[in-house]
Amino acid sequence: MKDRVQNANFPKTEDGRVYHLGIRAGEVANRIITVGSMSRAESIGKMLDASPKLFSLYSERGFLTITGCYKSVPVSIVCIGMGAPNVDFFIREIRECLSGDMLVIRLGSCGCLTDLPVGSLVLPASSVACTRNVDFDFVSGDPWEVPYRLSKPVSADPDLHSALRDALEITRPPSLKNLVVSNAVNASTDSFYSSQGRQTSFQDHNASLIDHLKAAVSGITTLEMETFWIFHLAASWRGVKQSSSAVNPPPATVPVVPAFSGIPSRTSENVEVLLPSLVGNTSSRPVIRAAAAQMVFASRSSQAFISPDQVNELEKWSGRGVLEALTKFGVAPERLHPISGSVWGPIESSNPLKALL
Ligand code: R1P
Repeated sequence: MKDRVQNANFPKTEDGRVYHLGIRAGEVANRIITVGSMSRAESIGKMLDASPKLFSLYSERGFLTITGCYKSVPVSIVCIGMGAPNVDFFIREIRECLSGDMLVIRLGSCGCLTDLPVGSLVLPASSVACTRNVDFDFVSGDPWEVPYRLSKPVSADPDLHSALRDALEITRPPSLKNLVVSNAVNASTDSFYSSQGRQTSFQDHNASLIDHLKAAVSGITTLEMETFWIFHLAASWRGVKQSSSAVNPPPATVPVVPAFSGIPSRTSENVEVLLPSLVGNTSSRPVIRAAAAQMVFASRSSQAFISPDQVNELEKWSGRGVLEALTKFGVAPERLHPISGSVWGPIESSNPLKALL
């Protein structure tokens, strides 16, 4: 840590930089692609306009933010690494740096539970969380607990989901025949190994986990590690300022409740849509909209794994498709972060950052 940080509740440097992503207001755009790997972020960054010059920041904690314009529309690419905790840093710290709406599309890799070939693109309309139950006795087995828990589903933003599906078809290179499956169901896990049913030297009690998932979640297609938490935070955010009751919650309720046991039955009929369409919503309250495109790298049915050449062509196509979807998605000017003082705005001599670009 190089800089002095203030405020233990939401740590920032004196000049307003958030603690883990290292950025501050004006360095991240309302439209954001999030990816898991640096090389994916950098290759999508190469598709951005030559002007304004790209803003790029590698944080001490391993996040990368690239901000520029695509066809003159400001956009950011944020590499967050892997897993739910990094999603939490990403969504909350960017939300703190941004005025107006936040549009997030995750472009990630996934494993596929159906017979779709590697190289397919899956767009989840909803996602569940599948997590390891740490109360289960993994050494001896446990008659009282289940080893894995399944959450209720949470939905993608339906408009952004549709925009993404359409953009991927429009940007598809004629030579690529890869399948695109929309309206799918995803499960995000808290481990690549145990809660995705992989067999290792650990006693994970997960040999039948994938069969359980297929039986419990109708339409389940993909497994990965971030989408549920992006959708969940997007759907949970109400855009209200923190109240004193949030800082000092009343002590009447128990802060941690025993988690429910068992894998509930979910069908496509009872998948909840938590985010209604916001088209025509004239409210000035900003929103977070989220969607995802998942590249099938691993087939869990055939055990096939994608080749480097396939990854290159798939990332090129899907990266451009996500950029098109985000930048064509209409956002009213009053719902955008101010241009003034931003890295995509005109150079201001008073802004030392811009002077460096
Ligand atoms: C595991 O290998 C990682 O790959 C998938 C998983 O969600 C997890 O983050 O996504 P990314 O390719 O986007 O990292």
